[in-house]
Amino acid sequence: METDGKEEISVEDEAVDKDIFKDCSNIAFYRRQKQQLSKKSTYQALLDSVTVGKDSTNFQIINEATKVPLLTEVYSIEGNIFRFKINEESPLKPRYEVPDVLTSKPNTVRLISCSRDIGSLELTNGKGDLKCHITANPFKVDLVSEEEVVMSINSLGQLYFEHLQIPLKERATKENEEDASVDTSQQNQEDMGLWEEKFGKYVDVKVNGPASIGLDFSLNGFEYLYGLPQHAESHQLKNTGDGEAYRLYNLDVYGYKINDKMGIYGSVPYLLAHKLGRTLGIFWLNSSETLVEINTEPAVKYTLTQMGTVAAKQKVTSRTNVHWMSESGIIDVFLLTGPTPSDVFKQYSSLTGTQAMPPLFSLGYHQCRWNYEDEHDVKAVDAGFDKHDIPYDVIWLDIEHTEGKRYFTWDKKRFPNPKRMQELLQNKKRKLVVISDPHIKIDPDYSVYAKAKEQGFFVKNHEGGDFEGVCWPGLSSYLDFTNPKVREWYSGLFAFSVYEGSTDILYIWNDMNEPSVFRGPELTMHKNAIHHGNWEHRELHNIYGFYQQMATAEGLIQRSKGKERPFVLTRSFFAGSQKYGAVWTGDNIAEWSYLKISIPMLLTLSITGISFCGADVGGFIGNPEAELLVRWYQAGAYQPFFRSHATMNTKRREPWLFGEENTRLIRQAIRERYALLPYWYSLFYRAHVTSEPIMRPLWVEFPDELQTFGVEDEYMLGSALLVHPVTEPKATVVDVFLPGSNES
Ligand code: NBV
Repeated sequence: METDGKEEISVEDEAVDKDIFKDCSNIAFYRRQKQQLSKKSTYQALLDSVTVGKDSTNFQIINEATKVPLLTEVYSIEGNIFRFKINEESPLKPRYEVPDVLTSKPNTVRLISCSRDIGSLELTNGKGDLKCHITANPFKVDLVSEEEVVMSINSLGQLYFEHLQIPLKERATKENEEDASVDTSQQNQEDMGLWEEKFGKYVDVKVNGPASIGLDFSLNGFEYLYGLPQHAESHQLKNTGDGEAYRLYNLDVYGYKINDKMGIYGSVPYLLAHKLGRTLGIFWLNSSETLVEINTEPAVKYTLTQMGTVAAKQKVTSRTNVHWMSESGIIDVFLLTGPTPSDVFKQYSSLTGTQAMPPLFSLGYHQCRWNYEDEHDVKAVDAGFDKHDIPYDVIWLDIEHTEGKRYFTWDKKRFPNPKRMQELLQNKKRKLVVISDPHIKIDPDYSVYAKAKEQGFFVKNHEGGDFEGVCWPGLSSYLDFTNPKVREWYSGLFAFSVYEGSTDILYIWNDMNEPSVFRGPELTMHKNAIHHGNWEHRELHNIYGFYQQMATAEGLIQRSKGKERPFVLTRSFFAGSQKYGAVWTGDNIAEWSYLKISIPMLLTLSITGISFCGADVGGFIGNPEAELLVRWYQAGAYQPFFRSHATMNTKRREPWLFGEENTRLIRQAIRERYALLPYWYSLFYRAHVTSEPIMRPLWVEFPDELQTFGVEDEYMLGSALLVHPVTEPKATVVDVFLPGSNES
């Protein structure tokens, strides 16, 4: 029987059921790292093992308890970037290293050892102003700039590395238990989730056992940290109390809760720290589930006072500790040393690429809803814009336009003549965007399924068959976009000769690509599903959606024989997704608080490379009152991706349905957008060529003004426009902070 999956998620529900999703206490690698770190085992660098190569300087570090050697590679990369890679020297099998995110092999600069004694080693990148001071025991790295320690690595001793082990069962048969540090009792194995981890009715069986990694970074004098999307949280990263780390794990969270650190649709494991005189970045290149703890502590200096021998505490500076933990992979971290915000943006984009230059039309206004019912509906909405003299560029079709949620097809009753429909739009120079999700209905008569099946293009389950999960079309398999052959084939599906009913005004929307799996753990794919190269899903979960958008964008480029700039919107993303198109903030709610949080959410995406971002105008879930809708249009007109969208069963909300006065206000907001289109286009060009974000938090434009560091209700659009949207009901005035008044 065909199920459209709607019994799985009620689209009526207004808030997320948090029991579906884990918090830190349910995450075994978090519990293990916490428990182990409380025991304070230390690592020592063996500095007599140092080798200086053309690209990197390498040395061993060793854990005093396990004695398993790790290899550290230090790279100095052009543009004042340091890279530290830490891996097992000889793992039982290779550990996952994230491919395809760095745009090219970074250009290295030879490191020079400028001082060395028995207990330490100092490396410089030649310019002399940046040094890495490595202390052997306990292992610690200080990043020194002009005699000031800007950042320390492992100064809190949180380096953590679970080396791959022979499975317990196999080990038990061996006569000598070599590794005394591993607690092999059955109870402990279960509690710590080493080889098996339970969550609700789900059991995650781990063939590779525990493989988690972690490391701490102390940022001296820094209190303001930003980044780590995606969370429905403030722009400035908050201190994480016990058990409330920022979680980076791409999940489909319908009506996500705001002011929360749970993982939602996308992940960029990258943060920036800013203080007067310096901005830094830390990019943690790992695509497995990741947790980040932030803890700002005031530092104290003791000075003698007139009270004689009694020392008075005086707060002089503070520092913020950042603790990264990932479920698997290796430690591969880039330190972007700034010193200015724009240097950090350039450093990050030299690694992951800049924002793709979008086609001009995509900077206009987009009209979407789940769903525009049929060709007649599309025609009527399109005509409505003309009738009410409201400019718009793109109309969108959601999953109902397909034959039973078979992407690349059309529902023949509702859309009998898609080409004619596109011709009508094209006559007015308008475009169409249609949805294409990564799950493929299991149906041998559906050619996309049959061809992918035949070529072995689906993600596998751990038993070797195709992974099957329920999504909108019912039982489905999931394309393995991590396989370059699958991407190549998928790109080919967008060719005009292959995609029936498509024309050159049709563009693409990738949804549900976390991936969303209705009956899966946390509504996603089982971590022990298998991808190309025999890698477990757990290794690359956060990069799955990135690959779908990459293949889609490539498909649109190819169909135009390399002439077209593609437009692809994706819900799931990773570091570097900016190269492939736009991102939106998923299933928000038609409430004032969601309008308000859209600003910090988009600012965070913007400073982590993803400039082309937006939130559903009006709020996806629920029915906005007219005042909220108008305010949302007014805010959205000044956000990079400007699309209104609404879920099924909501009342229709085309701009002219709220009375004349509201139509006038919405028309005016959309027209303001169009009046500024040349400015938007120039800003995108600047983002594309010089890495400048488009929506800029005030601290980016005014890095010397302390008062700007915590501002998140207003921002700069480029360097010329200050935007302060109204996000409260019944407002007649707003207080606007005017930066730039500092003498300095
Ligand atoms: O495809 C339907 C929706 C889409 O409209 C929305 O924008 C996505 O975020 N999609 C999620 C799946 C269903 C959500 C309940």
